[in-house]
Amino acid sequence: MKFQKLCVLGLGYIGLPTASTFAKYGVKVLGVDVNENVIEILKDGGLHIHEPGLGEIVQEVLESGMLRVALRPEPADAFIIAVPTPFYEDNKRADMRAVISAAEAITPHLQKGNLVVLESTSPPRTTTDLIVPILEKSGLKAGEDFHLAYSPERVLPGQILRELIENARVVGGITPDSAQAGHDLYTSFVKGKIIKTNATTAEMVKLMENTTRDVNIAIANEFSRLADRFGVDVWEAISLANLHPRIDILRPGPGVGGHCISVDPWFLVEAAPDITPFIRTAREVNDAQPQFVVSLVKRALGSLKGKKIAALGLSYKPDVDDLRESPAVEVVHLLQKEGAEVKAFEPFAPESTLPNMTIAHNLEEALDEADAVLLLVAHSEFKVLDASLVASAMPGRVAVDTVNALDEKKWQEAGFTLNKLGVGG
Ligand code: SAJ
Repeated sequence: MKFQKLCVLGLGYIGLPTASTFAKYGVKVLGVDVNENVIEILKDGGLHIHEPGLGEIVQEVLESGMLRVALRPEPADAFIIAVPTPFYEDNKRADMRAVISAAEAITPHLQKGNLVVLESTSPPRTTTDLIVPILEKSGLKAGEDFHLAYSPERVLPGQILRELIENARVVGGITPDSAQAGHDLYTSFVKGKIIKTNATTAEMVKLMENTTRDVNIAIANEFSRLADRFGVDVWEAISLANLHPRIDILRPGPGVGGHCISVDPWFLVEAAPDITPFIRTAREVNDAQPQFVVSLVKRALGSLKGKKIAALGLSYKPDVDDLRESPAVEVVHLLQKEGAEVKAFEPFAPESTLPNMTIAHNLEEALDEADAVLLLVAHSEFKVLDASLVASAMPGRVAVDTVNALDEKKWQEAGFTLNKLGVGG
């Protein structure tokens, strides 16, 4: 099948790179976003998200006219839905409102022979049980009059443009012909393998990938607690265990964040709570890790009341500016609840404003008057922090490292007591 005109709904971290890459590879694309601000910024030649290389390609395809942006969809050969699926914090269920309204926006424009692809991470059976009925309100029959598929995005923030092209892509159709149509669409630019399957399998694949990562991090975090109790260095123990050819233990840390791995496992638990105790427990273990970090800081300082703490790093992982679901933010809030006075410094987002948090604009400001320095994210620049400079900038001599990034010898030489997560005394 040939697709000349494509409509991409949702111009966020996935939709905009996807729309621009299709446009660059010769498909005429209309990018749609319900947020007027986003459309204005793009029309003015700006960019509302940060992703290396994205600005250049967006500008190129907007100038060539291969990409246009608008608030509403138009008739096209194919439609891709790439809107966010966050979750409700209180009941941990997927918030499908954006997916539903995107599908509803497509319905009036749907024509015979069209293809619709859902890319948003969704609970199993979303494509067949939620999307089909909405699109069939057009009077057309899914799988007969139009094709429908689910294809998960699997790109790593920071490397989206390269991974979009190079990664293997799974396309699950509600019929084999729908899978074939999806396959044909993505051949426009995907160089990795494109594997055809059914829609629910494709939904599960994505959720299984991120859930596997979550439970693997949960076991590493539990190992850090065991090591702490039994006077073992978890980092050493993990590196020794990983010498085994079939063992690959991940890294413990202050918890699991980001909008994918800390969220997606809940979509499986929500869909089948009676048969997912393990996935749920892993989520709970990771969610409890910030509290474990707080107990370490408390032990290191004797008590937290009135103590001044410099918290280094707020993002959900190293060298990114994304604070969504970040365990570092959670640690700071918990410390404050216990009476500590925290100044946080995030070098990738020094101007962030977060509720109930004092943000330092630079390292010196964070360290000034601090009783303890707490490392929460292994940003490259923190890994090479000069311990003696830190010592001269703060009165306290307590350091807590939750990510195993600080060199013990150097910090001890500078006069610090260095407390590492997962290292029992
Ligand atoms: N983390 C640890 N220990 C580790 C590895 C990670 O504590 O050993 C923590 C990180 O600090 C972070 C969280 O886990 O807080 C998640 O980070 P990540 O690098 O594992 O994943 P993301 O969320 O940046 O991207 C993931 C990727 N999925 C997988 O690697 C299976 C990416 O391919 C997906 O596209 C993305 O989720 C997504 O959109 O689902």
